[in-house]
Amino acid sequence: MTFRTKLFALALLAAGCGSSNSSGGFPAAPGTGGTGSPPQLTPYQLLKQDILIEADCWDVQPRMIAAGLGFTSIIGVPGLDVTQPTLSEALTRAAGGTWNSVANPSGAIPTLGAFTSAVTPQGVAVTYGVPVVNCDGLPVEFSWPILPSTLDATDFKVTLNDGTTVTPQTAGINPNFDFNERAVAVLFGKFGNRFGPDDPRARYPVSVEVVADGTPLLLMGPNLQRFVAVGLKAMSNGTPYTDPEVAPERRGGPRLVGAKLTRMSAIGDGAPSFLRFATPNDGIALYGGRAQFRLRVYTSGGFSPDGVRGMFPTEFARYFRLRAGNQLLTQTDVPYSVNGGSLQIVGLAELGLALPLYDDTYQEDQDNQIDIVLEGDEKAMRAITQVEVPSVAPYSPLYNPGGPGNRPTPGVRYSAPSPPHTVDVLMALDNPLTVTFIDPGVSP
Ligand SMILES: [Ca+2]
Ligand SMILES: [Ca+2]
Ligand SMILES: [Ca+2]
Ligand SMILES: [Ca+2]
Repeated sequence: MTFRTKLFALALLAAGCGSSNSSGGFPAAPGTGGTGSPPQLTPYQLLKQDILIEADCWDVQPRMIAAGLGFTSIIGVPGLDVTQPTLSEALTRAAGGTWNSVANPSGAIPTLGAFTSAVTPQGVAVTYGVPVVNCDGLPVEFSWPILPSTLDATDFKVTLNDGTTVTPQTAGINPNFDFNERAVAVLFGKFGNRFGPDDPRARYPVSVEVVADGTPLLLMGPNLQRFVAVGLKAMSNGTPYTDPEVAPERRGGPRLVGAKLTRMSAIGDGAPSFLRFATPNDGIALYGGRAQFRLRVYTSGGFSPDGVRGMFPTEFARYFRLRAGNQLLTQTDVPYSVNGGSLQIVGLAELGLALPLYDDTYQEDQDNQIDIVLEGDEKAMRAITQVEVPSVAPYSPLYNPGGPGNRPTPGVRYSAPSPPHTVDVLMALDNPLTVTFIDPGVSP
């Protein structure tokens, strides 16, 4: 779950600096222009519209798969401005954030998001409806997509480890705004601090529950089943601010919470037009006809090399490997013989645009989905059982947006790296477990 790049892009758009980006094959966002269209809606209003297009379900049953504190204090840092880097770095570090050294051999101009995951209160307001200051981020992963019109801060009760309960300050689907995503609610509020788990001063959420409000939260599943989410609950994994010296298995960093293998489809893999800065980023856009199958992984929040930089489409082998029974598939562009068939890992997608050179300025969508794109025989695909994130050498760990960056402030604790972990693959070649629904009240 990261949002800074988008938020910055939005700030630019709000300032009139954005460019429109038409994208063939994606449905146009309603009310965003054109003759005869309804009155212009704000970005926040657009994200509240109930539009799901081949949106992924992660289970046949509706449930809250996971929820937990991502990081603290950097959501809503007033005064950040990429044209004022010295001041912005000082403000960011004072708020507990980090500020990266940015190498750009591509010559691309860095956005604020290339330097830091901290975002301004105004940036938050664009997609979450209200500005917040020095807030913490808490992503909630559901197994079915959300009907965004019912999503509010008041749908959630967060219980901390001292027994107190907190209502978030705001909630939204950003950055999981693609029409085929929308199963994650990101909550901003005051949920904890950075003391280690053994420190009696440590505060962090132990559980998150959906509670009733005036518009009870609705999820939508296969065959247009509507489900009132009130009562769904998940226990957290503890604080993400684990001590630096703990064993890798005990690190509090981000994890995969799901993986699903389908035939490749880019339908719905688009965003409302004001959010199309990193779109198209689907497998076909990056790899053309080689994109035959899509192994989509679902993260607990933020899969960045350091907490700031975007992941590159070329980085599969640095972070991931696949398991097919006893066989490990570790490299891209290597033919593997699996289950009597052949299979190649093509690369990663659902990050950002295809570019000739990837560097620290890369803008990816930094949400809770990444696609591992595959080509080969279906019988080989059917043998894939697990996605592994080894997170220890020779592999690299991953960080959520609270990570240390490449130039952390000495003495400041940042959110922890990912632990070594594995997630089972949901085999969805016969039934992709998706849902398409467009609120009839939304004019196309
Ligand atoms: Ca996305
Ligand atoms: Ca609600
Ligand atoms: Ca996408
Ligand atoms: Ca993504």
